[in-house]
Amino acid sequence: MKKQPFHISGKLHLTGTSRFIADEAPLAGMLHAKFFYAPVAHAKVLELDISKAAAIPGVERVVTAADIPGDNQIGHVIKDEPLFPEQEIMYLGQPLAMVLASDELLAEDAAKLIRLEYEELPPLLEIDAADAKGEWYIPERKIEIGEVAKALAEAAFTLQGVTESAAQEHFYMESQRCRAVPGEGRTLTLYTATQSTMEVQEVMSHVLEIPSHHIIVDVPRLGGAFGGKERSATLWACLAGLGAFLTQKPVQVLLTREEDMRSTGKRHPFKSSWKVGFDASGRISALDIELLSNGGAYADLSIAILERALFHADNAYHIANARIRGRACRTNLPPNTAFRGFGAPQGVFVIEAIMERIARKLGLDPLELRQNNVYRSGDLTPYGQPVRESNLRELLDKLRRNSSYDKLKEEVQAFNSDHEFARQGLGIVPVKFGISFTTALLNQASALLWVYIDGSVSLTTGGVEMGQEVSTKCALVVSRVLGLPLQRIRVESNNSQRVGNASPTAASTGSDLNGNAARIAAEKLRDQLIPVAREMLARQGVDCGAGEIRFEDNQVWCVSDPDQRVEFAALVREAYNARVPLAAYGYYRTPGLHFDRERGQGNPFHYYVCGCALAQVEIDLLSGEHRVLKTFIVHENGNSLSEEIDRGQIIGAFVQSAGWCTIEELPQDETGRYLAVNPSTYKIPTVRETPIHLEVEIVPAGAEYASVFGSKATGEPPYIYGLAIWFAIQNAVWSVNPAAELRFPATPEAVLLALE
Ligand code: LUZ
Ligand code: MOS
Repeated sequence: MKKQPFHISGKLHLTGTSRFIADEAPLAGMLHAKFFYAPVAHAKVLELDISKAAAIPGVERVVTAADIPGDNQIGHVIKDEPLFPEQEIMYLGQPLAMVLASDELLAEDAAKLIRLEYEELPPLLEIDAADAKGEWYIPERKIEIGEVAKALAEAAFTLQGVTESAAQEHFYMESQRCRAVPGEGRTLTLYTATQSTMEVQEVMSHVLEIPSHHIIVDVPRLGGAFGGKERSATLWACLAGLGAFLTQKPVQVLLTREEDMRSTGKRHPFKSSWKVGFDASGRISALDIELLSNGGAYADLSIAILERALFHADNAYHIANARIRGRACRTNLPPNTAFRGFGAPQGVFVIEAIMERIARKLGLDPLELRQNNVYRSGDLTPYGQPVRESNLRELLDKLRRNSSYDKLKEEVQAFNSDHEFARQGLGIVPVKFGISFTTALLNQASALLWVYIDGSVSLTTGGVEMGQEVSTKCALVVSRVLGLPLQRIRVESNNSQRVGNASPTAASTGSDLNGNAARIAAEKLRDQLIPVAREMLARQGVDCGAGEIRFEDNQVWCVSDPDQRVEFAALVREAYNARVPLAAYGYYRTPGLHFDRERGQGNPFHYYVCGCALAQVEIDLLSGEHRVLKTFIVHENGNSLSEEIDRGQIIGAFVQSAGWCTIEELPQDETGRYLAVNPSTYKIPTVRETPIHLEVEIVPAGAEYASVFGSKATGEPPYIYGLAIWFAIQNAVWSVNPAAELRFPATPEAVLLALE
């Protein structure tokens, strides 16, 4: 395929003309929603008094749990989450009542007049405390292979420890929002910033007790999501929908940054204990690991996130004897939720921390140690899925060459012996990331394609555009099947009337699933047009077999006579005249997936994405600050649909992960209040923190088994690369004090504490 640098949204974003929800002018009679939020993390509700707020002129209505026509329930996987809590407040910032007024500031002022009487209960905030009380959404999950106890007993060396990683705020540019518009016959249209139109529709229908077909969900595009709108968006969409349904007026919910940061869940913090057995060469023979996560007040996606963490506790390494257990713990924090990587970064961080400790104990080179342990083709993962084609050793070889590793190591050593107040360090992380929703039923997608009479194409898929350019990738697929220039294909908003029952755009599968559905729709349409094309060519004297028709360059012709051509638009016009359908529906499901949760065995993934990264950092021993000097990434990406877009995803994921590992911190006070709720106290990386020297090599591979046209997913796997920076900082710290314990994230404060 011709690799065309093409990006549907690029120009729109750069010129400020891309349109987001709530960019449209306010609708006539539209009401603004503002909320009364729980002032404490855990409490019994005694009385909620809305009378003063409701009496303010200009307040249309104050909505509470008592007004919900159907189920006061928005839980999806587990039904444990009320829209408005009635008896028990479960987290600080939980909405308890909604004020609707024509003026936003008036709504905000009125919300302040709501009075709550409550009896405070002790909040559970920490993983240990929740685990000790048995506060789990479901019992422990386990994956096991071989005989761990025996292998640990027989190992030449063992190590054990506890490894923690921290929360991360999504910090999508566009906050949570929804505009709900009532329609004829008690129908409702939700323009909502969600990754999951299906979930919003389904949950809304239960809340309002109306059928799903009365609820239309439309998503034009999102200003970033990163998992923070896979589930969390449902609450705000249902609140807007409820308001619009009750008042029969348009209602807009639009959170401020502070409301969003205070009330929405984060990446799950994990605390994991482990024991590892290995030989003198550093080859791991046994791993016993227990992953505990802080899930927050409601189950949300915590179980699936824990499961993905279990699936990635091996990362890139073949371990013959492994026991991987996990428990997701309920606490009184906003429900922690999906965030790029979905538990995998937390699982990978643990095994990589173990690798560094083995290297330190045995005095081995961290890159060689890893190379010595990586999967070879055909090895089994702890959950019994064979790693079909492992190129991890070769990718690490490439990384070694690209970074001039041996020379770089010497330079770092020389620097460290020359400098009193600065140190350098190297960090290396490989990745093997499993692609597919681990909930097998979600691995399905649909696409609807129309060709209009002028030959231009309208495509709707279930893929939500959130900056990752799933729309460009789907357009590339259709362009390839129908031989059309990309400008002839318009990718529409997501809309439940055009594509129903769409899985969330998540799990890095957006382009795989929706691209395949689009491919199938385009192939059907092409097959509908082929008989018409043969007739038209026959009139030009070409007798063409059905298999010999080619669609390319906006034209159709026969391989036997490329000189006789028909314009695509002329073909479409002819097809219309001949009453041939000019629409097609494509449906795709990922083949070969199965997983037995009881036994912890199966094939949860369609394929893996592999790669590796190396980072060189310098720390200032007086301030604790670090700088990333150089980064090298080697990323295997199958037969990419767009290397330019993939490169953007790789660099973006790396920088976002570097933020998690080094500068983003979410301290809470002892009452469960997040202390960083806006950008003045929460720092995400910007171009300033992006290393100037960042070399990304995208390695193609003939992975026909991967996905659409042999391409591979890109959204989440490269997030793992940022961990290399944390390990580089740790190595710089260890060069001063080999026994130092570095916290996560490696903030300047953490570095100084470790150096003490
Ligand atoms: N969402 C989900 C995900 O429901 N299941 C998954 O396996 C997943 N993986 C990554 C991101 N979101
Ligand atoms: Mo996700 S963490 O919405 O793929």
